[in-house]
Amino acid sequence: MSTPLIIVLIAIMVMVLIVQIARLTELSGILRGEEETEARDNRVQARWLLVFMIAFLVFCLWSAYYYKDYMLGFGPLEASSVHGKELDNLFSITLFFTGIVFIATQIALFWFSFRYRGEKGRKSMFLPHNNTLEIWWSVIPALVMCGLVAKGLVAWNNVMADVNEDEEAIEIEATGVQFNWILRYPGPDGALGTRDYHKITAANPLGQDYTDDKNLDDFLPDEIVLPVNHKVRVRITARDVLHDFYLPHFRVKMDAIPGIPTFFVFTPKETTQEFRDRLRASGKYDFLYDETDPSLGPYWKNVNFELACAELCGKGHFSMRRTVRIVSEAEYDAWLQSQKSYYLNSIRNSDDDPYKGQLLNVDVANRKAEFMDAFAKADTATSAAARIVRLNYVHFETGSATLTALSRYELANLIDVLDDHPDLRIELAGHTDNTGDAAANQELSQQRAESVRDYLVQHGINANRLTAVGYGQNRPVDTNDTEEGRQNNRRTEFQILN
Ligand SMILES: [Cu+2]
Repeated sequence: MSTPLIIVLIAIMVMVLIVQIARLTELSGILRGEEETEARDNRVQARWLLVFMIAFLVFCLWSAYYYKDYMLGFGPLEASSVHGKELDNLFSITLFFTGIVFIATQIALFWFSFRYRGEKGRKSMFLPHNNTLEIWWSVIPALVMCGLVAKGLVAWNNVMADVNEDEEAIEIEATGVQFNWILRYPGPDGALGTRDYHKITAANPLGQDYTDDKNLDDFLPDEIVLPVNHKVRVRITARDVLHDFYLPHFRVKMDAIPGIPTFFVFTPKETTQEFRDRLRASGKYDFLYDETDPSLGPYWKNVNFELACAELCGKGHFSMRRTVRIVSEAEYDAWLQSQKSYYLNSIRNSDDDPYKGQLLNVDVANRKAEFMDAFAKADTATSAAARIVRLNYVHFETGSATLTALSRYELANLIDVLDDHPDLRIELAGHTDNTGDAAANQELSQQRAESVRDYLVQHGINANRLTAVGYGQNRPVDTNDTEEGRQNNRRTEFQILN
């Protein structure tokens, strides 16, 4: 027999049973007298309701007490942020007043159903209106509400305050995406770069504008790491739907809204390790962290602060979980050092890179400083050998005299120097290592020196000021036995002649 048929048969039999019991009760009522039966029912029900009330209230109070160590705000789960205590107090005060109302109304409800149970000859009183009563039950809740709201407003203003201008704070960013948090840190410059949603691609998930130098050192870690006792400002936003940035242990919760940036400022007041130690000391968290893997040990040893999404944002909502680690200042600095710029790691010289085939501004500046330094030294030197400047970043295509594209930055520095010193005359010198045929090396070095000279002439330097000489492999500055040495020997340099 099929299961549905059995279920239908059972249902029919239960219905028959109920009908039979009802008929039996009816018959016994007729035998005993209907009124007496009803009075007895009323008494029994009224007493059972009282018993239920007591059991229910005892259960509520007992369970609240029993689970207090596992509820935020109580026992070892007191807030791990500076502002958290204030919010916890608000919750406790609200719980106190609503708790009184809860217990009083439950008692009244069940007491009334006992006290005014149906009885022979009792008539209900007609009470159309009672001003005194209505004033009391309006005024008392209104006063309590006003008190709670006033205290709430003060707490709101404290908790939601932004960072003052003169205050030092770490600023990070969290962007909610179905179904992930993309976290961004500012990198060594301490400033987050600008974003533009038009620039969002698979490789550039935040639409970072890489022409803004502040973006070049930003990094996107997969966990939140913060130093203890340091003010943090979190920029919160979303890329698709509503999300909510929720750090339960820190009492931080703020909606992440596409198009409307929000923020939250908070200060973690204990490290992850201190939190674990607190749970351990409570003795309530000794149960296994993972039943299926006892080797992980007790819960307190493995527990972490967490970032969650508190807005039901779709079917993968649950997976928007990230670890939050609060560490000492020294550990934080070490962690920062170990993080790699997202731009340099994933974008540099890809199609998303606006500097593709170009040097970054910071490298241009560094190389210029290096060049100017070397020139100033050579310019003041007296011996001919010391009046040589190596063009470290002038390179040629392999085996040819064609300058690489990036050589233009170093040559621009040389052009600047020649423009600034109109009397300066120089000899451009090409050198090779000793691999291959000496005559061919000689010729290649000559061509390369001339290639540099031609470049300078094309850029407005008078040819009379420039000579180009190839020295081939005759003037090594290093050994030709190692690759590093050979690289040093393959060089282009210039000597100041006057
Ligand atoms: Cu979400």
